[in-house]
Amino acid sequence: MSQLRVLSGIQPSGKLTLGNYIGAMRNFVALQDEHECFFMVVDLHAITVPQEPAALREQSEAVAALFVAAGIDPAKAAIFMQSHVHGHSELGWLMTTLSYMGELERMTQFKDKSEGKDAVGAGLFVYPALMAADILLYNSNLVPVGDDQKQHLELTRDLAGRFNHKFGDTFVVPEPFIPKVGARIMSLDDASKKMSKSNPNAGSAISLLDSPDEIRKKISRAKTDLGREVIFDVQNKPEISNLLSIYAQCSGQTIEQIQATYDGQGYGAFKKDLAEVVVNALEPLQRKYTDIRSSGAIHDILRDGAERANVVADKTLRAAKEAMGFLPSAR
Ligand code: AQP
Repeated sequence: MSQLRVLSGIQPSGKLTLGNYIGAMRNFVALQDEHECFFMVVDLHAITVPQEPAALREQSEAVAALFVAAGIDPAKAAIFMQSHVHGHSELGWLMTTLSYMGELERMTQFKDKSEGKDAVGAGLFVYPALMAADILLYNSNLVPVGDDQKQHLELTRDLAGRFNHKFGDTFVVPEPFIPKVGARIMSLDDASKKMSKSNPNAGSAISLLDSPDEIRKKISRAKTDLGREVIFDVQNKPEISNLLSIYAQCSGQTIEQIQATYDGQGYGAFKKDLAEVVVNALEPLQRKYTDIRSSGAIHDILRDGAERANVVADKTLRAAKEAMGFLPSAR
């Protein structure tokens, strides 16, 4: 594959989970050697639901540091805050004007996050238009995301096509890059819902910075299915299947190997070992995270990343505005 441009991001809307790591960050690391990569902390997206300022600041720095701790090399990939590149807000508005209410209403993430709420912010509704702008601003060819973001990616492709058709060829139409296995890690208390950093039940998700004892406790309390066989069967054993996926992702073993190991042993032995597998998988990341936070290096990394991102973003934004008929600014 020749060198492509890759863009993705994670919201600082809570403590990053094992789902964010397996479904997104690990793929970011795998792509950085071959491609030109831009990885951002999407703080403008995080405020589509209420955030406390102090918590937003802390979580933003934590996510940036976790990028580096997970193995993203700032010398290879640009790591930056979305809000440090003004083009995101501006192209986000342009994309909002090209979006239809009907297509935004169909977004399942909007339906999920607004369900049962009395007051739903308009930002949550137009979020996918901002996400489209994020991707198109870099003329990204590939967007590594978990399977839950597939629908937003489809909308981005539609908006890019709509813009190009109306105003002339301006944007690259991006392709999703969704891992086949581990694309969606489910909640520990309900395998019909994805593991999510904003789930108010802390026991539903393993945070990347949970202590070994917290991880052990959460896994020992994770919901299981009827019976006692450790078998991958999403229809009939959704909870155990999710735990098996986590085991496979964290250990590098296949599902078949794990099933064979726990044949006849029951859920207890399986969960006990799973906890150790997860603790061991996260230990190097947690060590590196502590080093980065204490060094303060993240501020220089973010400044450098934003400079690199701004160069690309400004150029695309100028081209898009010109195509739409905006007068060029004097600067
Ligand atoms: N459970 C998951 N399994 C696999 N991948 C996941 N991702 C999120 N949850 C899982 C992937 O992580 C990336 C970052 O997502 P995000 O922070 O932009 O928002 P999200 O998808 O809404 O993630 P969360 O954790 O559920 O956040 P909240 O709770 O704030 O909404 C994406 O690539 C996503 O696919």
